[in-house]
Amino acid sequence: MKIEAIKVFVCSPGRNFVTVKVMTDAGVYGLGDATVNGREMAVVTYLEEHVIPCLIGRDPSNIEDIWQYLYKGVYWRKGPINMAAIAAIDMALWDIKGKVAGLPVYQLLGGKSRKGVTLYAHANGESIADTLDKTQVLIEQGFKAIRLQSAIPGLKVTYGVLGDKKDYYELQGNRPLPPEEEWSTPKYFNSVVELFRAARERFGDEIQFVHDVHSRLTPIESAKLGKLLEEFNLLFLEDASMAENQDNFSIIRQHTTTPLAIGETYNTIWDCKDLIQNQLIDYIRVAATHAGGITALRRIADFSSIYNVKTAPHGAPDLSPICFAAHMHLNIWTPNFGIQEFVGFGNEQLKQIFKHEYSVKNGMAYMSEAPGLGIEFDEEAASQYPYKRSYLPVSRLEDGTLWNW
Ligand code: KDG
Ligand code: MG
Repeated sequence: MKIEAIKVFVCSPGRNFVTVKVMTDAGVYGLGDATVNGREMAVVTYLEEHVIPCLIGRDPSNIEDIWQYLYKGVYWRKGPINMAAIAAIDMALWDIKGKVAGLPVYQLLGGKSRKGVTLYAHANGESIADTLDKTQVLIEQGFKAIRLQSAIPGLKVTYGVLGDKKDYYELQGNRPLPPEEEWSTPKYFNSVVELFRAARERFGDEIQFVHDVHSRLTPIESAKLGKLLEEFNLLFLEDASMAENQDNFSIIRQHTTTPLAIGETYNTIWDCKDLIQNQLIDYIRVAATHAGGITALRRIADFSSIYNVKTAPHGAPDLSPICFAAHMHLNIWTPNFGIQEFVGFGNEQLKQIFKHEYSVKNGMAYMSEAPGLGIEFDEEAASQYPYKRSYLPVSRLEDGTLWNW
């Protein structure tokens, strides 16, 4: 079998997605997600100009060799654009291998380690009361783990929440220039502890709570927050601080037993090797799309397993349903799987373009037994929603200093 052609599609059913389709001379094709939020066209150019011409005529069953070729064969290793391109090709090749074998991808990875995939849902509110009301709805839907984010009183906009009742994921959609947001650590500290106190008072101890700091704190501030939140028993605190310097997390770790999660922006094992090996984190949140696909995530999962680190793949709406499918196959196999972030299956336009048969019941997602990744892409429907340039917001302190997003 040979790779005959590779097509790249960009569609915008509410937000942009980059989809890769690898076609073979046997008529079998595979799908991959190469979406890098706010930098979509950079990946498209990289794929079309630099990756695809090197792959035509190769045997798609040699997934490992193609992965190594695209990673080691490039002088300019790593990086989000490069790794998203590798990821999309890799997912598509696993999809092809599964279809050829007549097996779902998880069977090729080693089969099932569990019945279903535990999910955490999002409650984003304009106030603590609003966040808790949304939490109540999710609990009634059956979710046992929920991420709580609430607007910070005194700030016009809070990441995670917008004043006009839209959440921040909608803010990311189709903004021709980056919007700017304010950040204040003192204001945040005042409200976040109250959020979790109120949540425990209202919902008791059974539900697991997660919180995403979005790297807005310095390590010593994160250490303090972790300590303050200990009594509320979080499943994990996500992206407490930046960890470009992985030693940052040893400062946090020295002070708190609140479990820590990080990794959604990481592109390779090298971004988190020290965090994992030194047991500075509890959950690694790398996404198949951003960290080199199924081949790379399988290795990161195995490496993490020997240091008691569980996987908790990123599940934001800017990862396409193809990435979610890749995560489902990994999650059902990964022995050290922890939890999957879940924001629902998206709007009607999205469902029209990406078709799958996963189901969600009582806070768990269940696999489809379809061969390959088990997802279809409707090219005609996708063409109805053309690309629109869009950016994530930029964050500044109240005095105007540029801050971490
Ligand atoms: O593109 C950025 C989003 O994916 C990110 O803001 C979402 O932090 C996020 C999360 O945990 O889902
Ligand atoms: Mg996050």
